[in-house]
Amino acid sequence: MATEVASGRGNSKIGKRVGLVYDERMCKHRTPDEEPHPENPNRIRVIWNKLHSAGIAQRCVVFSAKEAEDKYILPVHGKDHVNLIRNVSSKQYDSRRKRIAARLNSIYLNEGSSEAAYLAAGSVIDVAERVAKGELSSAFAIVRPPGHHAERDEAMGFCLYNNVAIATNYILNERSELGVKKILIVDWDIHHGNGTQKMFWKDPRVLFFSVHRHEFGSFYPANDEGDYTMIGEGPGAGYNINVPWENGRCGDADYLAVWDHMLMPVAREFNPDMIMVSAGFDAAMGDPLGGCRVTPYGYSVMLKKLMDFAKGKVVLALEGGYNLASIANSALACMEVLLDDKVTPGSTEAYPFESTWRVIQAVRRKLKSFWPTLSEELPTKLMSQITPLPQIVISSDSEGEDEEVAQILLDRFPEVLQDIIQPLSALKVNDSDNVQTSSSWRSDFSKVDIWYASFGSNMWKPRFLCYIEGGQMEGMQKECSGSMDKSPPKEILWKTYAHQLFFGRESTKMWGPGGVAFIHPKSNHQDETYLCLYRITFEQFNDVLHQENITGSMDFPLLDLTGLSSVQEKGSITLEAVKSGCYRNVLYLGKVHGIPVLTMTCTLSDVEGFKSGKFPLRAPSREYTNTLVRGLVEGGLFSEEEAKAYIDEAASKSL
Ligand code: Q9C
Ligand code: ZN
Repeated sequence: MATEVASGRGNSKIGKRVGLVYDERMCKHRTPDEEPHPENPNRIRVIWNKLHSAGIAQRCVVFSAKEAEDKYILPVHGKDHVNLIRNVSSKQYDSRRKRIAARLNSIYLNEGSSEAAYLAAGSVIDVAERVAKGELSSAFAIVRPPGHHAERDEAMGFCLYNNVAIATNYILNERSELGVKKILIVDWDIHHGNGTQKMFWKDPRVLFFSVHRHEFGSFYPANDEGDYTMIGEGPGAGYNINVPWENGRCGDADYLAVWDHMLMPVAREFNPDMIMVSAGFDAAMGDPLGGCRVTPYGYSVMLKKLMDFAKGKVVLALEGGYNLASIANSALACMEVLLDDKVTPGSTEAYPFESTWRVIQAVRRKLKSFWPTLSEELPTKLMSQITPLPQIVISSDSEGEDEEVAQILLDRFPEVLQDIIQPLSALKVNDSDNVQTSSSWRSDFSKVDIWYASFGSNMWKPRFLCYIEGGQMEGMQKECSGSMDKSPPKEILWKTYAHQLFFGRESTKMWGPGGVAFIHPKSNHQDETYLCLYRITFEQFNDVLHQENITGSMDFPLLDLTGLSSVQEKGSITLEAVKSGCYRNVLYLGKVHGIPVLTMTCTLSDVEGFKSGKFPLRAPSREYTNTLVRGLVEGGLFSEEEAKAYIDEAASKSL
């Protein structure tokens, strides 16, 4: 048993015993070379410190962490995975650890990772058991690494062991004598709890409820598993509920609408014996990864509403949350609810987005055959109360290195930045400020820089310069007109992206017979493709788009500033003005130095065409291949042999 470190005076008035786990040993999981990372030890330190300075920890029953036993992990994770996590921090793994982490999706590992993973899982098991027994009223486990992305056989998304799934399995299957027969898992982390979903996919004893940014499968973990159509299977059908946001910037009003019109009615019907919360705080205002705006007040209301079920037996386990000030304040608000039922003062003035009502409706329809309470139609009066989505992106909510910058800034000046973020989010943005007049687009667009990212022939700088300065290089069948503004790119850099490179089309006007390069519009972490990024103006980018899609006309921008913000929002945009261009799908690849990275490729439906054989997959011609190889070699990335092997591999892989 874990040691009870300090038993506070407790809430003797009302006899509440609230458990709190914290253990400095979980800080030993860190990036190996001290590179900055959003999931860092300070996350749990700031929460712990805040709960102390606010006098909250002193009122709780505090436990140090204890390591989970393998026998309680093995029902949830595969043997190989458990062996890896147990041993990866040992000396024998010193030389391999980095390589193993690099093969995984969003994972780092060091000498402290194994211990931290065992402590995180063990802590959640421990307090869950005490709550199930009634020894504690409720509890919060301040743990890391987080858990909800970890799958049976794979660590991912900063998660090694799935702490909440392990504890849930333990209570149901190892401690059945405690009488907990049904567990509701509420996952309010901004990311979909893919690991947890899979583990209880067919299990009707566990109702898994996740609300997350999804954006039609483009937000991390970027697949369809978080869609609302994923409802469980067999006896578990109807016991998996996903509420997928279509956009960022969701706040208290959106979450509370989901609580009132989705979660509360279903929880009433399910009538859980206990509630586990995958309590990530990355939907909080100011989070650098989440891009949403839930306030401490919002979290406290969400939690308070959950306390009405399962006799208040609620266990919170920390998942994500990367703005140190935001997670400390959010955790504090939650603890005040656990201790006193006291909701942090605040109010919801805003209404939910229109998309929020649409999503709630869709989820209710999908699940109404399993939960009769959802059959009722929502009053139209309610749904007409909406806040429109602003068209202008104020703060970046993309992932990439600007995340790190944001995190560093937030680490250093949390108070100052909170003061900036707060009023910003309250700003009402006027659409008419963004109206673009056709006559002035060139001068306006020349003031905006973007990175144009090339994976094809434009990786070779002299070839790309044909699009800027005009002209023609060997192998090219026609001359390029160039851009109106002939200034060279301000900066060039190389980066890899997780999108598959492939070659297709019988022939092109530019290169004659042979396939040309495309990247799959959807990312896949197993793929790694090299892209050359040219920093040019948005005006030049429009001229490049014209030349790439061979449209004669030059008098309108193919992508305007509204399109630029919408591609950053949605991840991609199809140029409606170009019906037949091979490269009419503009993809957003995040930001570099705060500047958006754009590339162009085929559409998703073209990919289907390539798969079905409607369009041919075809190896590139000698000349085209040579151009790619020169780009990669002169860019300093590869030797000639390596560059050829890289192209050959891409040309021979299936889609
Ligand atoms: N382009 C949790 O919040 N982002 N995990 C990877 C790759 C990973 C978040 C970005 C986000 C994982 C527990
Ligand atoms: Zn998260």
